[in-house]
Amino acid sequence: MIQAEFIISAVSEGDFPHEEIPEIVFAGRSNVGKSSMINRLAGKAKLARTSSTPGKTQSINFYRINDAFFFVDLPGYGYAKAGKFAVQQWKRLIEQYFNNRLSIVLVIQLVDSRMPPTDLDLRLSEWLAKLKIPRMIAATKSDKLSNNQRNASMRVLANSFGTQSVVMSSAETGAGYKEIWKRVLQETAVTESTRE
Ligand SMILES: Nc1nc2c(ncn2[C@@H]2O[C@H](COP(=O)(O)OP(=O)(O)OP(=O)(O)O)[C@@H](O)[C@H]2O)c(=O)[nH]1
Ligand SMILES: [Mg+2]
Repeated sequence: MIQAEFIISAVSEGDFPHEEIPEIVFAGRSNVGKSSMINRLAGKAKLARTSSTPGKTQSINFYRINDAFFFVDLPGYGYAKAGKFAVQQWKRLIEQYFNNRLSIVLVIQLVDSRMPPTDLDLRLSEWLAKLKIPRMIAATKSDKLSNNQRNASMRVLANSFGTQSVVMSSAETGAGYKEIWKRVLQETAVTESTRE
């Protein structure tokens, strides 16, 4: 059994937990399946709130897993109905987060397996590379693709992001989750931060 506990829904820097344990971050477009992935990994269907309407998660939600590390659910980007103000707020909060949290050990960047990466996906990827934060790409909703489509999608994503570290995943079937857990455990076993 995995122990998972909601800690806080942070709307600004001041809300971030003081505890310094490794953090695994889930980032990606709105509606891509970040909260669903956290629920599936934790084995708790209702830990993080999910919705078919994009823009469900607006704050940064921290969950403590097995008393050992945090899962951090970021609000999604690229939400069509988000106004200028919301986009600004999002940017500010995300920057505060990445600039302050030195215990981030891994960012799981979620992209939709059914389409090529968006500009914002690629920008996030470049930014994470600059910050020297380890990252893995998880292509979500792979249950909606045929085997052939999955293979094609893998190639497009590996090419676009310039990495072989792409895993096809489904929160519905659990495909890819063994590999994701393996990486999570690998990264959280390291206590030293890899960031300068
Ligand atoms: N078929 C399928 N549906 C999925 C999968 N993952 C998520 N979904 C669905 O996609 C929708 C969005 O999922 P969320 O987990 O709320 O997405 P999110 O990335 O947290 O979205 P925001 O909080 O708005 O940023 C929900 O209706 C989920 O049920 C998947 O692997 N397969
Ligand atoms: Mg969410």
